[in-house]
Amino acid sequence: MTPGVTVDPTRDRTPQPPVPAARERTGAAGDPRLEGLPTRNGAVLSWVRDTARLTQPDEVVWCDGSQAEFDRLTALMVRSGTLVPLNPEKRPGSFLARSAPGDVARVESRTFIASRRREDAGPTNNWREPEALREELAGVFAGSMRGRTMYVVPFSMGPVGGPFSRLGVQITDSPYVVASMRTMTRMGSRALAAITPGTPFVPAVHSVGFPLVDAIGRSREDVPWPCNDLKYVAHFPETREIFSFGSGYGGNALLGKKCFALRIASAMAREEGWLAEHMLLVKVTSPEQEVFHLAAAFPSACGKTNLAMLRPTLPGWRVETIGDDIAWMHPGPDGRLRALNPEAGFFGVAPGTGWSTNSAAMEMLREDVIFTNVALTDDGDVWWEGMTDEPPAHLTDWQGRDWTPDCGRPAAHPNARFTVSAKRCPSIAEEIDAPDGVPVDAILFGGRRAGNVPLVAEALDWGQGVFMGATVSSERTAAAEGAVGELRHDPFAMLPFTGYHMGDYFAHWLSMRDRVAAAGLPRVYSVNWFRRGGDGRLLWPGFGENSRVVEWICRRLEGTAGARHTPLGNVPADGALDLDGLDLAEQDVAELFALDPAAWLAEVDHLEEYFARFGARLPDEITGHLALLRYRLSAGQAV
Ligand code: O2Y
Ligand code: MN
Repeated sequence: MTPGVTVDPTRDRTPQPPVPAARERTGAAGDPRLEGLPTRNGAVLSWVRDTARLTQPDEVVWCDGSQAEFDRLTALMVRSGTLVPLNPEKRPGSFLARSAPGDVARVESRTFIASRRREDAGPTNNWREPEALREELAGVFAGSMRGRTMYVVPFSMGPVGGPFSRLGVQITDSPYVVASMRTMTRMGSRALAAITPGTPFVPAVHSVGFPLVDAIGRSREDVPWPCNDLKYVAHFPETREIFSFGSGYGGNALLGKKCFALRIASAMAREEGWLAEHMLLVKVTSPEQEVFHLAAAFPSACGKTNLAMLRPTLPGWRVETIGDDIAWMHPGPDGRLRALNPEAGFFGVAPGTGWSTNSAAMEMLREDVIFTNVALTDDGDVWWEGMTDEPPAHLTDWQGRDWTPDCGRPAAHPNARFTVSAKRCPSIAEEIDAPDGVPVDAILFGGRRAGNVPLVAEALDWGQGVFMGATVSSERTAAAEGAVGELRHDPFAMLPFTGYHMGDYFAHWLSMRDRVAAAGLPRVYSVNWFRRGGDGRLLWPGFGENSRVVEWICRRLEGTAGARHTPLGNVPADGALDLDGLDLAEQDVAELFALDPAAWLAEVDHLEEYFARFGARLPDEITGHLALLRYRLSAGQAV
């Protein structure tokens, strides 16, 4: 397959005129004619040509990202049955896609990191030897686009031309992916124009793996959701390349997201001295008009979108959304750590999103949305579990079958999704388009923990903050694989997304201390909205009330809120967390911060065992924090 594209650090940021989209028939050998094409970048052209030769599409279309192109593609998908247009009076400009039942989520077991040395991928990744994987991929991609159109999708992660933005080109045979990439990234002519000769870009090849013509010329009918039982989501972090085969769904197929912005970008970030993180990003304004920027990492099913679109219950506080999933954080020229959301849209989980849990998201979903695997109402609208308290009397479920409330099946798939432009979000901050991002004041690490982890704790310094990130864990919910309640370690919420050895990743986080001025380093907090009392009740109301925790964090940042010291970090001093009007029993508040030394000592043993898998690459400082915690707990410092 194609070797890595050479990287030239000099970037021409001269604005380029938009270029028209180009369409071409491929020649007999699948070789596109190159005249009249929208780029003269030889690296892009030869890679496109090589990929077309291998995959043998009927035609190659260069995407310009225009509304006209989006309209053409959605009309095409309505004709092919991939999209169902929704009732324009209920959900203007919106569509429903139903995936194949076996193509509904990221496939971690088929996600590969191909580094020359196995130990560089580490124990948390599926490692493959690069040349062997290239051979295997060449085999599956050969002829995989026969009878189809190959789309060339240039995109920018971050504002086009921004100092922290990065460019990519995805080749795909899925019009659903093209339409989704237009929403999720800055896609089209401006991005292509920015890829001037010598400008680095990440090449990403994607095929659903369902050719319409076989090697001896026999045709078959297309299906609404083409895919293949055999799947690959393959990353080559050393040459910064991505190949995805067999799936049309979400993180497997929209390659700007998890593949580029996390797995490949985390490896780039390590080499270049920045951080590519699985974090939401918000701007918080206090009643006194002080502005704070918070980044927060949560494993799945911990209310990440709810915090990204928080509507504070505390009077005078305002939260604006910059990102809901990924933050790239760079040491800025001002000595601060500056963060941007590299995406331009949201690919959020629909089930559980409702007017009572996330009204901002519900407003965001009023128009111009592609829904995938939700249920269809009889009047052409969408529904999913948690949208309303009462389900409709009849629906068509995510697989197109009749559904009634008593049928015993969910109407929407638990991983049903919406794809919508960030511009549709009522709480979107104008800073989403700030090319140099925003200064980060605090980083939060969350998890779903019934016991042990307090509602909020503040790290004493960067090292303890990194330890907090390294020890993130969450109890499994019914929607996740594995036994319900079982603890899953998910360091920095990056377990499936770190493109290299996790021990080196911890060390890289520690090294940020040497790259950012001490005064410019964010403070670090752990939060847990899910603590339960002895009787099994959730102790904290969550949702908009989480603004009380956000308030305490912001008051700590400005130096006006009190704290008391514990072995886990600083927690709010008595009376420092605003609980007015909450009607929380004193006992519940005490339990939210209770520290049981015996239970924690058992957790320390468990963490020691978990960290052992990182071997010699586990930084001594992490081991040191574990030892310090053990000492403080056994020395009776538990307060
Ligand atoms: O299942 C998928 O393909 C989507 S996974 C996803 C999508 C949006 C945001 N986060 C995630 C995730 O798995 O963290
Ligand atoms: Mn995510």
